[in-house]
Amino acid sequence: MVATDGRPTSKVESPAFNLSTYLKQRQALVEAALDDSLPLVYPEKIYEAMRYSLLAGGKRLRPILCIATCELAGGTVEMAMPTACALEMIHTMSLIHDDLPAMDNDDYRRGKLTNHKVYGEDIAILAGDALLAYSFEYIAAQTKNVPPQRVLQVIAWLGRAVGAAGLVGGQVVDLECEGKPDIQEETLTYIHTHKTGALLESCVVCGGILAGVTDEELERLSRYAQNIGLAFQIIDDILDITATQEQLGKTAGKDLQAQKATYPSLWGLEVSKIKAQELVEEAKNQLKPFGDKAQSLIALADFITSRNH
Ligand code: GRG
Repeated sequence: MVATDGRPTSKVESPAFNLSTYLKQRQALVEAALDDSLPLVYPEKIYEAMRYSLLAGGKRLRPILCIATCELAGGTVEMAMPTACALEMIHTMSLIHDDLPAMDNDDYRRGKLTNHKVYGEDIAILAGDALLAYSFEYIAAQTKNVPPQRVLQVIAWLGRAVGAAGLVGGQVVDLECEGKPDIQEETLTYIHTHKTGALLESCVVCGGILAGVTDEELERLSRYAQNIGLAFQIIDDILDITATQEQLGKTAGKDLQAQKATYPSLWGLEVSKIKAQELVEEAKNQLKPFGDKAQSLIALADFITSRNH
């Protein structure tokens, strides 16, 4: 059952696997690792701006997906943590740039003033750039006990996922479509599979690569992630309509205001919820061969459709 209003669903808490305990424990590990990853050094202004957004909270879904996949495939938290932090750095930089006046022009993010509102546009742009560069340095320099070939594969995958073939491409088409609420479903899907899906897929794929999964396993993990990525975006579109600014930590109703096409505007709210649920079921089907080891990824897929922020 889909409950975008925050009501608990029976699927989220199973007796065998307690997702809220798992999330709390993993979020604490990730918070500590992120804090350690970026010391405040000279020139303090830029490090302060980077830390302001990196440590501003958030669900930490991307690092948790990376770690969970690595563990599912026989790897450890330690093997995945530098990549997990790098994924959050990339996510954070994309939020900083997305919030700029030249893009979405938002004043609030994660319940706090946006980076440019606190540090100015010049520093916000540079903080995003610096986080992006540092994310790659961090993977290369900090990953331990993983064969170098796998680390290279992770870096190559991520480079492609954030550039014009991924996040940047999705954002460009999104900008082009502003004020055009009648765009085709195909274009909307392109935007979301690139702007949101590419990074979520990278979290799962990179976790798998670090642990040394087979090509066939990587294919399955990738399809799981593509499905949850699209479901995540559909729920994001629904929440933009149904949730409050307090719940979202950012301005609500932005899509309607910017005359953006969304899944609810194409299909209506009810059909959008059903489609998100179908995508999550398909994602979970992909994990069947992993058996019980996939518990965390299954629970995370359910979390995506039950979240209210
Ligand atoms: C990557 C080089 C490079 C540039 C960035 C601005 C841009 C290009 C892309 C936009 C990407 C973007 C902002 C996509 C939206 C993703 C999304 C749904 C964010 C919300 O994610 P949550 O709900 O947020 O996981 P928290 O705060 O919980 O982390």
